Amino acid sequence: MASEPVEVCVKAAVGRPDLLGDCPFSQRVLLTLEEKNIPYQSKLVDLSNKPDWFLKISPEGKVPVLKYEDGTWHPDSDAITQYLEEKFPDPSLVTPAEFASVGSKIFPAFVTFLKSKDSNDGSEQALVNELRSLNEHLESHGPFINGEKISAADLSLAPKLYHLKVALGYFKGWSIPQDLTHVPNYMNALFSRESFKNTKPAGEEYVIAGWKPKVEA
Ligand SMILES: N[C@@H](CCC(=O)N[C@@H](CS)C(=O)NCC(=O)O)C(=O)O
Repeated sequence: MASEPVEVCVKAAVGRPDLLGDCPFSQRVLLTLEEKNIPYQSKLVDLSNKPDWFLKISPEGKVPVLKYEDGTWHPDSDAITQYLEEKFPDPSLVTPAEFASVGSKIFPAFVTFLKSKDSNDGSEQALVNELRSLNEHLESHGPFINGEKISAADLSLAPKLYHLKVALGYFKGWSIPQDLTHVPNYMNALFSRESFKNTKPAGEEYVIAGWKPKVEA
C-alpha cells in the first residue's frame, strides 16, 4: 500500500467550490478508493472557474484526474479504476467479464429521458427497459451485480442511479416503476454503504443544479 495518500481531483459543488459536487465519474473513483481502503486526498475543482494548476494536469479540463505512482496525472474513470485495481489488488473489485456491462445503458437512457420534452418519444420506455433488464439480472444473480460481493460494475452504476433518482424525481416527478422491486433494494444497499455516504454530493440540490442547464437547454 502507498505510504502517501493518493491525490485525486474531483468536481466541486455548483456554486459551492468548498463542497463535494455531483460528478458521477468522480464519485466512482472515490468509491473505488474507499472500498479498497486506499488513503486518499481529494482536491475540489470548480469546473465553472478552472484554475491554471488544474488545466496543467488535466489539459481537457475534465475530472476526475488521479496522480499515479510515477507522479503523472491521468484522466478518465475507466482508466483510473483499472489502474487502482492493478496497483491495489486487495480487496479485488473485479467484475467478471460476462457481468461487466450490466446496467451500462441505464445512464445514457436516463439522460435522454431527462432532457426529453416529448412524452411520446419512447425515451421513458427505453429507460424502463434498461431498468427492467437490471432488475432481472439482480433477481437471478443479486444482491449485487456479481452476487454477494460488491464490485467495479456496482461502483460505476451507484452514482448514476443516485443521479437518476434525484434528477427524475425533481424535474419529472418520476420514480422507478413499483414492479421492479430488486432495483430499489439494490439502490438502498449501495446508498447506505459508508463508502457512498463519504463520497456522495454534499446535497441533492447540487445534483439538481448540475442538471438544470441541461434540462432547460
Ligand atoms: N469519461 C470521463 C468523463 C468525465 C467527465 O465527463 N467529467 C465531467 C464532470 S462529471 C467534466 O469534467 N466536465 C468538464 C466540464 O464540465 O467542464 C470519465 O469517465 O472520467
